[in-house]
Formats: sequence, C-alpha cells, structure tokens
Amino acid sequence: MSAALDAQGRTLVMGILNVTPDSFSDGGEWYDRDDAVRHGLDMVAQGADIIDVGGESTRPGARRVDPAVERRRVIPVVQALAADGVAVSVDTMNASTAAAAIDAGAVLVNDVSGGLADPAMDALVAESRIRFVVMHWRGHSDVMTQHATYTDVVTEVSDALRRRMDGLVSAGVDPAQLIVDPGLGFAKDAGHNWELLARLADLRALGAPVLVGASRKRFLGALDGAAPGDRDVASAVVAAFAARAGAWAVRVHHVPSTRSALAVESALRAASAPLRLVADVRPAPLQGGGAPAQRGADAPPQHEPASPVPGPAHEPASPAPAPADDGRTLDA
Ligand code: PMM
Repeated sequence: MSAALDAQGRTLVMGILNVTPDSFSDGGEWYDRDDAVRHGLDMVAQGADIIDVGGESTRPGARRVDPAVERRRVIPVVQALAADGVAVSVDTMNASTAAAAIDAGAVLVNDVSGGLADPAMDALVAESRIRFVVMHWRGHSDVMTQHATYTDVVTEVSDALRRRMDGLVSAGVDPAQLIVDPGLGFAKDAGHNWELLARLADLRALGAPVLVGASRKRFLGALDGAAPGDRDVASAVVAAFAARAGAWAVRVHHVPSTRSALAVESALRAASAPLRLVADVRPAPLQGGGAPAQRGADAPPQHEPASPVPGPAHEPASPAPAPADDGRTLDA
C-alpha cells in the first residue's frame, strides 16, 4: 500500500482531474491527454498529494459511459502521471477500469458507489490490496435525487458505510485498505450536506480515514448564487472545517486555495494546543459566583474525536511551543 497516502500530520489534498467532456465544473477542460497530464502535474506543483483521474461524470442526471470509453480516457493519463512519480487515484465504478488503472500505476481506487455499481469490484479490491474509497451512494446519477430522503442523514450514511465496509471485509478486503466518504451531493440535498459536514467527526467512529468532496458543489453555490468556477473560496473554507473535524483528505478542484486554507487551520490548531494543555491539566479556576469555569462555546474545539479511532495523525505541522506557564488558561 502506497506510503504517499499516509497522512503526514496534516489533511491531504486530492486534486480532481476529470478527463470528461461533461463534468459539472471542469467538463471538457482536460479532455485532451496532454492537457490533462499537464494539469495533473501543475496541481502536484501547487501542493496536491494525490491526483484523482476520472473518465465518467457523476453530475446529477449524467448518463453512464461505456467502460471501454472510460478506459480510453483515463488510462493514458494515469500511466503518464504514475510514471512521473505522482500518487494517482482512479475515480471509477467499473472494476475493469480500476484493474487497468492499477496496472498503469494507480495507488487508490475511488469508487463513488463504494463497490455497489459493479459486482466484480469487491473481489478486485481484495485481490489487488489497493486502497479503496467507499463513498456513500444510493444509485446512479440519473435517479439519485429521488433517493435524497433521510430521517437522520448522519446516522443513516454512517450505518450504510459500515455495512459496505463489512461487505468488503467479508470479500477478503483488509480494513486497512478502506477510506470512507459521505458522498456530498450524491442523493443528498443542501441540508443533508451541511448536516454531514457539521457532524463529520462522527464518521471517524467508523475507524477508517475520511475523505470529503465538497469542491464547487451546488450546495455551495446556493449560498450566494456563485457559478461553479467561483466557488473555490467557499470550497477552501469547507476544506479547513473538514480538516478541523479530522478529515484524512479533501478532494478539490483548486489546490492553491485549499492548501492556504489548510495551512490556516493547521496554524490555528498548533497555536491552540498549548492553551488546551494548560486548561486540561489545571483545576478550573473559580469564577465570581464560585461555579467552575465552563468549556463553553468560546473554548477551542477539541480536534480529536472522543473515541480513539485511527485516522490522520493530527499533530501540528510544526512543533507546538511548550505550554507557557504564564497563567494563561482558556478562561483568561
Ligand atoms: N464527487 C464527485 C466525483 N467523485 N469522489 C469522491 N470520493 N467524493 C466525492 O464527493 C466525489 C467523487 C463529483 O464530481 P466532480 O468530479 O465533478 O467533483
């Protein structure tokens, strides 16, 4: 399993490379092989850790693409990037395309159906030992909006991901191969997406790294009417919040703004760590009325979830200074 996919003390950046004529944001832009390879290398130079190459649009209403056509689109791009030392992921629901991409050097299979669309996918993942993204999915793009009904979206997505992980493990997959993704926008309306983002840390209880794909999606445009190409600031802000919730990686179109946002989150976390440490080891000072000080809404959020689950090692990127014994506490 590729070391390039190990969290390096920070949330990783997966750059999106759609070799399609019709993806919702960048359809047609990287349809030519050389343009696609150049864009992939540019994203790496901008700080992408992984390049996710896809040949089938999954925008709402999209029609399926013949796997042979998909392979013609993606395999030469996967091959060229992998030969250049890039960690390549292939965004496909087809086991035949995934197998060809693995042969061409891909180190990760990103299946938006989590293995549900192609009955041959589980066995391929088990045999190849490839890392595999299990995204929450309720049906193909032409019907998915009909399935956007939930009583408790976070619990239902979490339970469905758990069932899919169990299915893959029964097929012989090592749990360490798996990465989970809530599938924002896939059979989810804007409210569902926001709820999932708000409770992203809950998904870490599944025990697998969490990938988040919010970039340029419609629910971000709904905030202010921005067109897909004008949603990178909103996408970067979501990336920072996802990192704060412990996301392993974010899947994005615009790498520079994402890296900036993640750097801000990382610096803030590093700066808040000593304060938290001081507050945690000292008895809470009494306030005027004698009540213990509260860790209320103003307190820095706990970065790690309550349950100890594997995931990104969210140590500060730079070593945090030792806690200053200067009387600073959260209440100061
Ligand atoms: N979203 C799209 C495509 N692939 N893969 C994962 N793992 N998660 C996502 O949210 C996701 C995905 C939507 O299409 P795009 O490539 O145009 O963003």
